[in-house]
Amino acid sequence: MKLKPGEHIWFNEYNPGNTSGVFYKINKFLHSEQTKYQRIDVFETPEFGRVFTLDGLTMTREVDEFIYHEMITHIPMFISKNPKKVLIIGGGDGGTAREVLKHDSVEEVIMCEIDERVMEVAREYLPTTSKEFDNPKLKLIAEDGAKFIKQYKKYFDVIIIDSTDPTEGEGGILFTEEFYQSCYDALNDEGVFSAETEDPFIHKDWMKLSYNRISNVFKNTKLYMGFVPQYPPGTWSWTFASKGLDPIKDFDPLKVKNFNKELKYYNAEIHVGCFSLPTFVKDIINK
Ligand code: AAT
Repeated sequence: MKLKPGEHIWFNEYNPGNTSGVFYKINKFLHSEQTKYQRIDVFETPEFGRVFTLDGLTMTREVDEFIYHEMITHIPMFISKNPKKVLIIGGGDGGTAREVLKHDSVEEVIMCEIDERVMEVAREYLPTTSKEFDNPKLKLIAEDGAKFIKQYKKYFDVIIIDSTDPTEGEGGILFTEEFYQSCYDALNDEGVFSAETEDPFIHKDWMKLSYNRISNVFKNTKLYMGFVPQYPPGTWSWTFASKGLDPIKDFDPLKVKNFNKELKYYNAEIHVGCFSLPTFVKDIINK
């Protein structure tokens, strides 16, 4: 078979252990660079739109990034009574900031992404996720989130940790108990928190560890799940935590019903249902 130009470029993503993974055909390479922190690549694929990878691992896929971003964002945002001040750590592609800014109550969003180049590349090549970068309510900071957060005490209504895997780049520090304690300290008394806490298959030890560490710091902690095809193995976990508010008892489905912005995955049923965990996941976190 004769291949047309561009039909012979493929991307392979390896899971930990390098015995499995996923691959994409590349239609067009858009960007590649090594930054101070990591390697960034952006390319176009036939089925998934633009794919953004860091050190060879998918961070965002254009067609389904909304699932991960809606789930990490709207669970805490709909539990916070009146979210005005929001901190995002990581999340340099902008997808989480986009979701946070769908809430009209929000007055100030700080996104602290360690790698300035991730934000610049997102601005240029990932317009769907970075679309709110010029929103005057959003402040972009290029710093290590674990250091940056320490200056805040009882300030934020919502903190969202949209971090790379703990084994990649500078992500590890965002999975330490000390860092979760800084998040607790930076939240006001009604504050709520969410963090990406990996998956129950290929990162199951990290899922357990991060959930346990968050539980050691926060009074109320609950793991929740969703299907996230962009990250192997396709199912993902986040952990909700708060100083008092309960993600189910304090949930008002009417708020979601009356929400005036488009949501494609999250809804009132998902909000409640995502906290019902499969037995094997409960076993991993001893619940
Ligand atoms: N929005 C979904 C994409 C991500 S990106 C996570 C971001 O966290 C990356 O851009 C990375 O540069 C940033 N990051 C890593 N460490 C730090 C740090 N210490 N402080 C601030 N930002 C940091 C999430 C992907 C989830 C991966 C699933 N496999």
